[in-house]
Amino acid sequence: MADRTYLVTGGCGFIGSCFIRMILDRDPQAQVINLDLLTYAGNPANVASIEESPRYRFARVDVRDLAGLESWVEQSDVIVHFAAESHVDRSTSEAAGAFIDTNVGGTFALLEAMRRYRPEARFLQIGTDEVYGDIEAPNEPDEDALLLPSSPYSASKAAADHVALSFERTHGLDVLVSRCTNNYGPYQYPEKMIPLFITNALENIPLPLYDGGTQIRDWLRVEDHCEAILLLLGSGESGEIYNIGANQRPERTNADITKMILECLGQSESGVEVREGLRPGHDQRYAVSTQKIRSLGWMPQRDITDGIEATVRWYADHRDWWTPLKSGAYRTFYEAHYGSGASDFKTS
Ligand code: NAD
Ligand code: TDX
Repeated sequence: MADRTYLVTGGCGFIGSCFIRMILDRDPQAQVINLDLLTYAGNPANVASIEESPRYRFARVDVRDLAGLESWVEQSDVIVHFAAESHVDRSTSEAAGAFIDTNVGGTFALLEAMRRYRPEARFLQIGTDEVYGDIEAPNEPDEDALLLPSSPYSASKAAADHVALSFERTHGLDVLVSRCTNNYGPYQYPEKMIPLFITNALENIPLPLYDGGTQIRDWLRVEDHCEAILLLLGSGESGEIYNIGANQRPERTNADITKMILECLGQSESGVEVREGLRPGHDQRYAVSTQKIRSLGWMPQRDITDGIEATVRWYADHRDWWTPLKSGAYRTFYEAHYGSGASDFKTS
């Protein structure tokens, strides 16, 4: 089998780095180019285990920079586009412009680079289930459902999906879109709920649970997401959208997940601090139908109880990874966003 070059954007982030580790491990023919701007969320430590591989190359490139993309895109067979501004809470502030710019403009520039320099490549747009907005139980939208994004983040992701599919229709490029539910696991930036709550609990800092914790997310281990991506790159059809999700039964509220984390650490719920109004437009429930990708042969392999336990253990064992992240600009964001609730913040 010939070598295949995967161009991964955002490969120093949470999911992209998992994907790179997985593809190099699973496919001995794979060559990987990782293009990442190294924003606050991009961390070279996430790919430290493979950075010496002769099959891996990294370049600090902004996906909005068409000229900077050219030489990389022209060498690629497959483009997996993870790079994005990904945190909903940052998008509800004055930072929203960066979400439109990166998530829409970056997707456009990458597609345009492919159209000009490598039109034979395959392009996977990594999307999110948040584009469907709040879903009333027991509904599960399929891929044809109306898009009703609530936050500037999810609106920018919905726009990016449309831009991607327009390149398939208009220019005949091989483009597909995946829309996954909430991921969790190692190397997730500790601004997202699960790593934030685990690391705060480990540091005896309050756990800021929004709006009573009744909201439902369909948590999926990041490795299960990456396996679905691998499957789609081989078996997905051009022009198609594929939902990816765990379809947790029973569904888990944020309060349930918080309790699971605290139980793993042997802590009581006294550290939970219910916070109201920190997420304007807070979606109550996400859920998707995953029949389409399951019909290709994918199903999640990792149970939520074991998955959370293993995740808690990983953060407990990798303080050296997350402690430096929870200082500097992180702390400035934390204090601005969480306000007085951040008064117990202890890291230097
Ligand atoms: P992340 O924030 O951990 O990583 C994003 C990466 O993109 C970082 O390495 C960052 O440096 C890079 N980046 C940002 N702007 C860039 C630019 N202009 N040029 C090049 N690189 C840039 O995000 P994540 O959680 O790994 O999410 C990856 C993708 O998956 C995103 O597109 C997100 O919308 C999507 N997604 C995430 C989840 C989830 O639960 N985390 C679920 C579904 C879909
Ligand atoms: O401090 C918090 N307290 C809290 O209660 C934070 C950060 C979050 N929450 C709640 C809000 C949500 O209901 O937890 C839930 C999960 O929040 P996040 O971890 O911020 O994830 P979410 O907003 O659901 O989005 C994530 O999954 C879908 C990713 O960040 C997105 O990039 C992805 O598209």
